[in-house]
Amino acid sequence: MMFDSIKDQIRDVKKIVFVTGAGISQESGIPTFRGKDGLWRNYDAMKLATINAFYDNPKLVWEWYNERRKNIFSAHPNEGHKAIADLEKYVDVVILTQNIDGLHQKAGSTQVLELHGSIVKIKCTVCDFKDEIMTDFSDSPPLCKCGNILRPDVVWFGESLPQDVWQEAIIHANQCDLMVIAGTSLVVSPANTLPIYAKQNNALLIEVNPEDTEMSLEMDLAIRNTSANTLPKLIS
Ligand code: BV8
Ligand code: ZN
Repeated sequence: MMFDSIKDQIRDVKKIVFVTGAGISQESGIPTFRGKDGLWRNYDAMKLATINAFYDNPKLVWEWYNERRKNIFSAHPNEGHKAIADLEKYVDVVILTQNIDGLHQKAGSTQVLELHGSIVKIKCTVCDFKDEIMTDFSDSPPLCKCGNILRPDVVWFGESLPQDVWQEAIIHANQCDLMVIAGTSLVVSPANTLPIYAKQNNALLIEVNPEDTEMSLEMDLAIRNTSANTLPKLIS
């Protein structure tokens, strides 16, 4: 399906769901997980974003999140984030993001589900204490009042997504008539099943990614370009 013909179809949609990943923040200077910039001090991000890595070396993992937090706090939403936020004026838009950087919200989007948590949130490893962390950049995990160490309140590999968030995400994926999948390799589950829910409900699927993904062949249109270049044109 060609770009122009899909633009005609987009005009009639009632609800658009965006599934976004690390790639949509790449043009804001935030490294992706699997791209060439996905390494940190020669560590594989995939190996650091796990509960075992945290318990093996809490200081190292905490430092990784601290450095990402500093980078994220100085980052700005790019044209891709802003185009999605602008769209809210015209149609029902819900964003299901795998990102923990908060840039969709910073761009002005109001319906954002953070499937994998948020870098500004922390929680206790034992009790139910939760908090937001804005400036404390201590280089090792602080202690909770109960005496146990605190951790980033994100979903690590091998951990389940928050059930309420995941159930709501599925509802939105089932209800949309257009799903735009931008900046994600669709490697990570269960987020990578969301396009399947949408397709089962006859939604149009558009992929925005400079590279092929695990589901490119299922898409009605795969736009091989970056999100900051594509989204303003696609949804203007
Ligand atoms: C779960 C939060 C039930 C932290 C993240 C074997 C053993 C154990 C588990 C598994 C296993 N096999 C499968 C699993 C399940 C596992 C999984 O999917 N693993 C993968 C690696 C195979 N999933 C889980 O564990 C999930 N939980 O399933 O619970 C369970 C419980 C126990 C045991 C089994 C199952 C939890 C997954 C959540 C993990 N946490 N992040 C943090 O951020 O620090 S995931 C992490 O990867 C980030 O959130 C990231 O966003 C996400 C996904 O990656 P992408 O966003 O797609 O990023 P990536 O770098 O891959 O791709 C970027 C894309 O952008 C590329 O395609 C690139 O071409 C493109 N791009 C680049 N530049 C641009 C661009 N696109 C547009 N514009 C650009 N400028
Ligand atoms: Zn505690």
